[in-house]
Amino acid sequence: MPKLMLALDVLDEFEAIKISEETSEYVDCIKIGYPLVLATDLGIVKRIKDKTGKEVICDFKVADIPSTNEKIAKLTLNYADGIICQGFVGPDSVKAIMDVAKEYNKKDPKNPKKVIMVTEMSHGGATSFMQPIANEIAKMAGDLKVNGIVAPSTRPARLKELKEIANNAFVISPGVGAQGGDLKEVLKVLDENDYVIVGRAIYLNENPKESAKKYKELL
Ligand code: O7E
Repeated sequence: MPKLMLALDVLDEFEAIKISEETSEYVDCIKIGYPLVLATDLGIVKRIKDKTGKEVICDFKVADIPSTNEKIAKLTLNYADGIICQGFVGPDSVKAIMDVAKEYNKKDPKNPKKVIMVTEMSHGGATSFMQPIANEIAKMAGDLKVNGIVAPSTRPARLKELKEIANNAFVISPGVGAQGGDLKEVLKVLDENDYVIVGRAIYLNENPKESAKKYKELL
């Protein structure tokens, strides 16, 4: 049974806190990204963690040269339990982030920081440039031993292939709900170490708590 990750892409702090508190009974982890952090500030990560007691992962899809990735990772992991980066920038850029995570983990081994790398994205355009190189990116994820990869629920066959290639990495997978991914097919691929990511189908629902409950039960 995979876990449920809430993609909290709302643009208002009050709403973000309200939804994260209401749904926390059913949600295993919260993912926040540019929309909420740019609408508020990076401290929102700590405020949501304090209110919910949940792990918060920052989805900044970091994609820069190693030294810039390092700076972004240091600032982000000061608050967040994990960080999402792009794999297409190559192993040195990803390693720069992993090195920052290792430093934090030496200081606080009980709460290890996670580095999660995007392989192939869930939207249609990802088939143009990302899909042709995604298997190699997934192989790099396995070789580097990143903690997790991102792979698409909108294409369950690709999800399966990427998960197999990335070997020991857990998978966090967006595309169920608003993007139309077939949860039944996704559940044939993912296991208890993995996460199904749901955003709009929960936070835009008139009753986010009920929607989160429904997804948790379906999982
Ligand atoms: O479609 P929704 O509303 O359920 O939200 C999906 C979330 O996953 C949203 O935050 C979006 O930015 C993110 N996402 C994708 O939809 N597709 C991808 O390929 C990758 C991500 C993502 O989160 O990457 C890091 C996990």
